[in-house]
Amino acid sequence: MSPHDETADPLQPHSHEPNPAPPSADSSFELVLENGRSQTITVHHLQQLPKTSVGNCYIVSTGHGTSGPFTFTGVTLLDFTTHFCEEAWSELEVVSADGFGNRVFAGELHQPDPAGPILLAYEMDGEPLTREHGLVRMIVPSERDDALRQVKWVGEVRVVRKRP
Ligand SMILES: Nc1nc2c(c(=O)[nH]1)N[C@H]1C(S)=C(S)[C@@H](COP(=O)(O)O)O[C@H]1N2
Ligand SMILES: [Mo]
Repeated sequence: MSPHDETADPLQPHSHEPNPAPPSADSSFELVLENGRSQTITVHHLQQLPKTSVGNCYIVSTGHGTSGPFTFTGVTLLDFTTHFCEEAWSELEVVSADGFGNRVFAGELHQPDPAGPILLAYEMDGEPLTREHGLVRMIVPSERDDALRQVKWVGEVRVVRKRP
């Protein structure tokens, strides 16, 4: 797509060389609400919410091989948004400071895939997830397409209104 194509969406899954190194040491992220207010979310905040584990998760990359199965543990994105977002919303933009990110639709949280609910993960196989391995990492258990939704080092979660 040309850079002038207004339909180009950098947050749609697209071919990508994975970045191996965290963009910073700090694992906290900003939650940006539709009214522009933002709040810093730490791993400690996430640990106060219900804890959910999803087994049989794979990080599938055709270019770099498949790793797993892993059990990821954290808070479901549904529990997270129910707690922190008072207003109704239709999309979330989940992005890392390295520019990699993904869009999540409300329907995906309300009708979760049989593979498991989308998580903001802070543990892997019962151990704290390290910053190197992606803390805080979004895990989309249904995604098997080059790991293009498994966002490491979540830096911002932006709550957005449905686009026309
Ligand atoms: N923030 C961030 N997350 C990312 C990427 C990236 O470059 N930056 N690459 C994605 C891709 S393409 C792959 S294959 C996996 C690699 O995950 P791994 O390092 O756990 O194997 O991370 C995904 N998540
Ligand atoms: Mo990938």
